[in-house]
Amino acid sequence: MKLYALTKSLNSRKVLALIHHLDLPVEIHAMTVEQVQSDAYAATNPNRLAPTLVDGDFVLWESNAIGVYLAEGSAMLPIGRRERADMARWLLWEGVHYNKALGTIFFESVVRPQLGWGETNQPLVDDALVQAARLLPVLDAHLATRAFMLGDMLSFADLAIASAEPYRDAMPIDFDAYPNVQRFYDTIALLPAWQKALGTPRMAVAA
Ligand SMILES: N[C@@H](CCC(=O)N[C@@H](CS)C(=O)NCC(=O)O)C(=O)O
Repeated sequence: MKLYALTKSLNSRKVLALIHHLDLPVEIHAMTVEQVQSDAYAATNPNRLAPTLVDGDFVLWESNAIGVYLAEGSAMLPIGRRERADMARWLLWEGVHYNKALGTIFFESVVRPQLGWGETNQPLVDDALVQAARLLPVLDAHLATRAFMLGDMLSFADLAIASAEPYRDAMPIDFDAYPNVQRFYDTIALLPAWQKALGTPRMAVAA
């Protein structure tokens, strides 16, 4: 299997961490943004986004779908019907709402200025901050009574929800207002597979 990844990006990180955590035999192809946007790559992923998994003649994009596929048969994917539905709930929440808000804030207020890709789109950031202020209390309340997203055991949902963790100090969000989220992020940050996925160094960020 091969994973085409932007290794420092939020959506590739959750899959890379899963690969390392399960020690899966996946070749990691680190790409540049230019490669991701190229016509050659569009033949593999027509969205021109990373990550993409290639397993023989099966091509899969969307990081959460890739995570579910790779976690099959492991403790990172629950077996029961309700537990699987619970995981699907949080993966959809992450992709549609949470990561959209945090990803926008991260990209506009950290990546864009650092790479010199034009001015921060402040109205976009402001809207994403409104969304984040609505979503973070939901996550904080959920984590008040459980160690991980699905309860006591680590799952792929945790790696997905934590994907912006390394940049929490660089984003204009007061994460200290969400102590359960902070505690959860601190736990994920210590996982060896998470640290391996981050590589060295993390993208340098001006706090
Ligand atoms: N929903 C997609 C989002 C993928 C995505 O937005 N990838 C970003 C990096 S996090 C990307 O490839 N950006 C390159 C670009 O926009 O040119 C997933 O979860 O895989």
